[in-house]
Amino acid sequence: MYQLRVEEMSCGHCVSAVTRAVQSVDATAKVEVDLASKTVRIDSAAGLAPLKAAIADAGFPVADPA
Ligand SMILES: [Cu+2]
Repeated sequence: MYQLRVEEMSCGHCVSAVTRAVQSVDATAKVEVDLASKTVRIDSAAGLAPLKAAIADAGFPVADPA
């Protein structure tokens, strides 16, 4: 379980873009986004680095774990 801060998320489109990015790395990942706290929780066996890279590539810089 990873918990990341993704400050740029502001609406449902961002949530689905981030979710898609994570699931492009691990299609079975569980992704939970809390827009209010700009927090993304990821339940995945994938490594943290590729997950963060995929989210960043989608246009959402990832701060360090919340
Ligand atoms: Cu948005």
